[in-house]
Amino acid sequence: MTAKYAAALIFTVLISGCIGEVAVDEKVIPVYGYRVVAVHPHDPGAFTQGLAYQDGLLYEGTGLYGRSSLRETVPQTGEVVRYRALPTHLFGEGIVLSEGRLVQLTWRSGVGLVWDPDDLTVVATFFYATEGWGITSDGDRLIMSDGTSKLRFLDPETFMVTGEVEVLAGGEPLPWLNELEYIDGLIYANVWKTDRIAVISPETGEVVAWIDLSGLLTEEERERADVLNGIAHDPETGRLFVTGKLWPKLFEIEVVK
Ligand SMILES: [Ca+2]
Repeated sequence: MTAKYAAALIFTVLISGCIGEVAVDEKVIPVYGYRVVAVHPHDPGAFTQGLAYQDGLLYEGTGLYGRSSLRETVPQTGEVVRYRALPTHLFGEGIVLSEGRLVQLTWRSGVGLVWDPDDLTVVATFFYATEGWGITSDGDRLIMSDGTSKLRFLDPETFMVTGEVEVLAGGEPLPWLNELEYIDGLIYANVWKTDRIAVISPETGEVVAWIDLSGLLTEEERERADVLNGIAHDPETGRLFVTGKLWPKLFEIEVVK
């Protein structure tokens, strides 16, 4: 190999490497930050598993055996307006407002509860084959997580599974999908044991962005609290409410891109 040929070969390799890096960089998932708009009190005894907003009120589903509940609260004050305890053998999970009803999952019982929001009584139950973690709605379908990387779509009337999508971050399955919220065509998902929300395309399952919510609680507050979990969206104002299991605070945030 002549020196000239070797130099040309190295040059070619370098150029190829650069082109390769550019292609990889284009696939990097953006990480968004946040700005705290308001801080509200939150019951530090609420093991938050589901959060949903409607007409000025927050609906919260909590977990743990013997401590699971469905509650209606005032976000600004944390006041619990109405409270219903779940039977002690049920571990409450995600909730969603759908078709004029409140739907609540349970963790390992395979049973979902359908509540009448007017008097908070259980009017129906349904069954599913997986664990129940988070649930939200795109207006036509319910979207459910079960702790794996899969999201399932359910008929909102019959609760039958109509489809599923595997969530991928950079081509790799993303497990531990937890509380969910559907916002403007995308699924926002807490990822268990992390301070991140994955923003997911319902069509492809691809994570299109991350929201890094680390730093919401002080170190002292973190010691007494469990993980970030709970996203609720007010479609009229665009407000985003987030909290966590046993968190003393509910945050109103704005995502900063
Ligand atoms: Ca939610």
